[in-house]
This record gives sequence, structure tokens and C-alpha cells, in this order.
Amino acid sequence: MSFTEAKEKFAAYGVDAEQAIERLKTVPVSLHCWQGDDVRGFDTDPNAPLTGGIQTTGNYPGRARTPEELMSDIDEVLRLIPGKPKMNLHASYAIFEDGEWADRDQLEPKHFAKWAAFCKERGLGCDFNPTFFSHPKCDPLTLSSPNEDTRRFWIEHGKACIRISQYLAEELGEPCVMNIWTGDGFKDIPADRMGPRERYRRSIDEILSEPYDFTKVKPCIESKVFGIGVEAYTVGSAEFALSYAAFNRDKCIPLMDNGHYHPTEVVSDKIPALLAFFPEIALHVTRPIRWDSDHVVLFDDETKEIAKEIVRCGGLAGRVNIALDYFDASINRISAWVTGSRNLQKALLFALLQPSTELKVMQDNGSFTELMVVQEELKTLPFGDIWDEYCRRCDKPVDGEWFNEIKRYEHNVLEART
Ligand code: RNT
Ligand code: ZN
Repeated sequence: MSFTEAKEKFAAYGVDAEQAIERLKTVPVSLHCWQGDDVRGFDTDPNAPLTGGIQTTGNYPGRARTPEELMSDIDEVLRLIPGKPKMNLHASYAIFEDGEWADRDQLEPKHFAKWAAFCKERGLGCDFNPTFFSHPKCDPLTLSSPNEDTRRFWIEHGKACIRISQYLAEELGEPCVMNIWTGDGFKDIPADRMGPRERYRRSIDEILSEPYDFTKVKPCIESKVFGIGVEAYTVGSAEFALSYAAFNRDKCIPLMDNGHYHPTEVVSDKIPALLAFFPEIALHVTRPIRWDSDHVVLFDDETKEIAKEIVRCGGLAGRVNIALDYFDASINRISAWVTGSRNLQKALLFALLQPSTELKVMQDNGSFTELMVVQEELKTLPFGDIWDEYCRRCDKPVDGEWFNEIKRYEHNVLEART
């Protein structure tokens, strides 16, 4: 079916496909740099294990080992994804020159100058994350440590990251979402659940006392339910993170990662709940399988549901900051990046192609029979033709036309990295 015919099918349900396409082109979605190198970064021993309860599995060949390799891989991704991407960096991806090295409490904007130039040349904004894991100073706690030296070190890291985020926002002319997440917690039953949380709260207070312009730097607090090796207790639990954000609405926003809740909870339902109180929220879109496994995002039911809530709650008008967060080392990493990004774009386009106003009227009128019928019919409309047109208008390959390019890149570039 052609785009024109598909467009008419949607129009019959009151949907303007042209408008949906134009809208999606302008929605920033953050592309996580850490899919390219299994969350290792450049500032610590590349062979040391990850800590903080996160884990990558697999050893597919071709992992980016240097800033140049990572940038080259990101360029390959950018060639293949439609939409308006934004970069998302972790502090551990600092780029040091001429043998210089700085520990995380000493990081400066200059260590991200090359990334800023990379973004500027490609017209991208940039989000940022302090890296409170995979470092010798994790004892294993960071911001919640009872050891004052440890805690100070990580507070200084957080403050340095506020300054770097302000720099990125100013250099690139787009707000920088700066996400605070720590893997602080315990493997087994703790004796004191409150002390670490009080210290974590005071540490965030101190980090956010560093001056910043809240219209440019948007600190977030990300919660988590548990991690590998920290199964029994997570300091930054859902209640902790959400309460912190609620009591400090003038300084930060809550961030929900859809891998960080109990398996029957859904972030799609939490989006409108939070938007009833917070002017802005942030999301990490991932795919959990039984736990926070960070699998590649698919075009599956919950991703569609998350996208629908973002769209119909007015989230695209700057109220929902959208980022990808997953890492798979068992398949071609670039394909993982591209597949997940394209799927999130698909979910957003699918959501924009829902007759949300009409459906809402059915709900408010109590026409639940019709609501079910129409919602089911919408699932089999010729979405693929609108998606192809969206890709073409973004000047990006349609489905069926990009995987060969990844195979070419794997052969020419990745296979040489051994
Ligand atoms: C970990 C959190 C966190 C990280 C990134 C690398 O469970 O989701 O957001 O994935 O910061
Ligand atoms: Zn996350």
C-alpha cells in the first residue's frame, strides 16, 4: 500500500498522518553513548568489572575501545536512525589529552570539549550523567557511604558534573538533563536502612547546592528496585527518589527507568500519575526481561503504551524528557543501538497516529464497547507505510534498507578491532 492510501485509512479514524510525521521530527530522544562499549568508559581500567549492580553480558566482537572508535560508531548509528537525536554521556567518557588524567572529583568541562565539538558539528544537544559506579572509590557505597572521605569524593564528583552539564547546555544551546543514579545498596539484609538514605539525601542536597540555571540544567533522581549483588536493599528506592524530587521540585525532576520496578508494575501508568504533580519528568526507556536486564528496546506492547502516555499527556511539549538506556554485548552493538532507537521512534509515531481526542470522548461518555472495538481496529491499520514515509522524510533508510549497511560496517570497521 502506498503512503497516500495509508494516510486515508488513518484519516477515516480522524488521524492526520502528515501532522504526526512533522511532530515526531522535532522530538528530542537521547541516545546513550554506553551501548557502544558495554558501559566501560575511558577513565578507569577497561578490564575491571562493572560495579553498582549493573551488568553487560556477551562478548560480541567490535566493542569501541577509544573515543575515536566510539564516535565513529555513533556516526554510523546517526546515519540510520530517523528523528531528532540528542547525545547522552556518562562522566566516565571524559576524554583526556596528552597523558593527562583527572579523577572523577576533578573533572572539568574541558574534558568534554571534544564531545561538545562532536555534538555541535552534528547539531545535537547533550545530556549528562555523573558516574557513581565502576570506580575504586566505591566502598562499595558512594553518596550514601558512612565513610566521610568517600562521600565527599562523590559529592565533589556530582558538583563537577553540574558544572559540566551547564557547560554542555550553554555550548550546545539545548537543555542538559543530568541524571543522578547510584547503585548504592546491600547484598544482604542490612541493620540500618535509614542511615544510608539520610546520607544520600544530604549528599544530593549538597550536589544541588552547586549553582546552575534550572532552565538549562535539569538534574534528575533515578530510582531502582535492586541490582546484581545488591539484591536486599537499594538506597535510592522508588519512594526515596520520588520523595526527593517531590520535596525539591524547584531543583530537580524524577526519572523513571522502566526496568526499575517490580515486574507487574508498568511505567506507562506512572507517567500520568507523576505528570499530575510534576511539571516535568524524565524517562529511561529500556526492556526488562524478568529483571532490569537492559535488553534492546522492541516495538512491543509496553513500549507502545509508554509512548501513548507520553503523547496523550502532552509529554512532547517539553514535559517528558525521553532517553534510551540499555546495553547488549551479545549482538552487533550498532545494530542494538539502531534497532532500539528505531523502535522507540516507531512507538512514538504509532502513538501520534492514535485518535486520542476521539478515544477520550468515548471513555468520558462511557462508550466502552466502541472504545474497545476502535482500539483493536487501530492495531491493524497500515502503520508500516506511514513509518516508511517518516524515514524517507527524515532522509534515513526505511526498514529492509539499513541492516546491509551495518554488515558492511562490521566487515570494514568492527572486524579490524581485534
Ligand atoms: C542502572 C540505571 C542507570 C544506568 C546508566 C548507565 O540500572 O538504569 O541509568 O543504566 O546510568
Ligand atoms: Zn536507567
